[in-house]
Amino acid sequence: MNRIKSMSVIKLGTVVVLLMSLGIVANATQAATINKTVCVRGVMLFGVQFWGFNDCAMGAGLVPGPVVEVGVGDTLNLTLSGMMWPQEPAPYSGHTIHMHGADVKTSEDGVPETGGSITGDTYTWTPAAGMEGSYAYHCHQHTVKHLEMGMYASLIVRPKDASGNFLNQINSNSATAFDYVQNYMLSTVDPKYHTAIGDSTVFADYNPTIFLIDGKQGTSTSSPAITLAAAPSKKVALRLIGMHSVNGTFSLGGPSFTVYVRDGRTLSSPMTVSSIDITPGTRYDILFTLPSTSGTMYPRMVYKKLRDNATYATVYGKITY
Ligand SMILES: [Cu+2]
Repeated sequence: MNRIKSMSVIKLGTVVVLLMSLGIVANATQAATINKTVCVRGVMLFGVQFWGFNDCAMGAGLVPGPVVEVGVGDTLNLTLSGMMWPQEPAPYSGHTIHMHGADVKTSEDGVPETGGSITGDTYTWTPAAGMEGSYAYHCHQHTVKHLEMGMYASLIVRPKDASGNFLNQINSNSATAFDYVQNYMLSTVDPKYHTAIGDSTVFADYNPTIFLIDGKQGTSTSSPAITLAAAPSKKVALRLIGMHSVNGTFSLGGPSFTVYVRDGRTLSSPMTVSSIDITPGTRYDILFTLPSTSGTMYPRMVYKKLRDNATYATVYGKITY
């Protein structure tokens, strides 16, 4: 009898551990509700008119918009406020939020063609265990123009500990622990798309002339788009989020790195590579260890033409350590 009871306890414990590893038990008690509201505002950048999301407290739009982070098991209520926004004339008036890569119901998907409101709405998502990684949210009204206008931002799903705090890891695997993390939002700009409206034939021929990481230009190592002050031997995670509209190849300029998560899903076998092709809409969560002696590293995105993969431009980041 005692043996049977103790076996039952062991089995129950095993089930609880299994459920906790799946994020079901721990997050059932520690789940948070995250309410975030964004607005759409105009902003001039590089001599071009953009529409960017912001947190509604400021005057100008941000490109990319405010970063939204949500823990596994948390419920995100992401609200688009329809107050005072710049917009395109009918039939492409209004805006939406589409959580790119999130598995949500159609009602939360922000796609006008499937019934999404274009006058403001709240979009709800509860990411489950196994969905840690990088996503994006962007407007899905007349996407060919509105995405180009700057209506995109990082959406990050973080693993949590048993107390409900974010872990500084890419996913639930402690091998993905990082000391530093940065979002590399990748995007491109064709100024002609910013003045064209409706069903203009301009939208049939994409010719970008401005190439960005995190909304900044940085086509030389002496003026990088994004910088990080780190330290030797530390682990750096970069979240590569492809909101660009051309081809591209990312590298660290030589050193290898490990991809743990692709498109919000953990790879069954992490990939260690020295470069990776990033197509529009895809995301990669990568990790690498900085050398043990101080130096400088220049992560870079080579933007390439869709037709023949010829190089448009290389945009640099910079990590000092
Ligand atoms: Cu829009």
